[in-house]
Amino acid sequence: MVKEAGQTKLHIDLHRHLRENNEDPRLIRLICEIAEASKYIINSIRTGDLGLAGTSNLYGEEQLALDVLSDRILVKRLTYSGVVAKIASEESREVTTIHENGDEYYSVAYDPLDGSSLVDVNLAVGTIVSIFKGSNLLQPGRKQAAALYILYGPRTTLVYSTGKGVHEFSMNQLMEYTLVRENIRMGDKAAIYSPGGQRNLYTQGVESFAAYLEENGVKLRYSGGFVPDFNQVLLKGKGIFFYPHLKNAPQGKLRLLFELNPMAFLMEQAGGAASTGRGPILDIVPQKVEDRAPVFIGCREDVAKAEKFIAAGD
Ligand code: AFP
Repeated sequence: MVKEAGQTKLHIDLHRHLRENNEDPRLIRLICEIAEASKYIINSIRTGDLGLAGTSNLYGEEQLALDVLSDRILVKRLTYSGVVAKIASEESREVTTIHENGDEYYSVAYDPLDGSSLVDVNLAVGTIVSIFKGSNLLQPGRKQAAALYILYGPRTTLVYSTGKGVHEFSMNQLMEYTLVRENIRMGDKAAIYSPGGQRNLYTQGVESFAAYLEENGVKLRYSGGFVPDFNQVLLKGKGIFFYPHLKNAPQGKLRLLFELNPMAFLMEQAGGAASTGRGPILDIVPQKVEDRAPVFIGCREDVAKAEKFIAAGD
């Protein structure tokens, strides 16, 4: 369910919304720097080189020039923001330390351009950001200070939460982010579902869950981009996204620090749920920066249903 921002609050900009929510000035600075960086990422998406960079990321995956460029844009702004202790990027093999004694600063884990391989077929992509207070990035996601994503689609939108609800902003002609939806809330039951991964590799429990959704008239909506697919589930308020454990990949595909923790924080803040299929994503204690996890994220009732099918069938 989406609650349109009240007339009095429509069009207030991101900085003012954060200030009126009495956020820590350093956190306001950090989130606004990320919003500024998105303007340069938009430009690189619209005009940048679509080819391979000839390098590989933290997971040993081939990088596109856009991955590297988007990462450089964010690293530069975060490094000079004056409020960051550590930076972990899906596109970088090393965690970068900016301030050694970072208790009063923030640490950031991000995927600079998730779904970048979709740009050359002109589909929507996004930036996903997880923010912790202090220097420890290997905390459970429930400890995040904030989470946000920027969706580069027909419109450029930014969705954030600092633990006081989930709010959506849209970029206007002046490239300012202005409020369009405040305190976004999930509905109780899915009308759409986004099933990631190869279906022939689903375990029995997951296959039964997918069949259950189909039998109950839930419609398949899947672009292959986590950010647009998640955004559709969140804003329609009646959906579930899953990228499950597979027969050949028990941890699934999506990355815990860079993709799942921020999206799980947003989903729980909107009254939804985010599970590995056996327990909450936000309670996982990460072992290493590159951890992956299976994910079922969306309406609380459907996530619980998935857990039941997995418990009974796997
Ligand atoms: P890339 O960022 O490597 O393009 O992967 C995107 C992604 O992690 C996520 O955005 C999608 O939900 C998922 O991959 C799609 O994976 P499949 O192509 O295996 O369905």
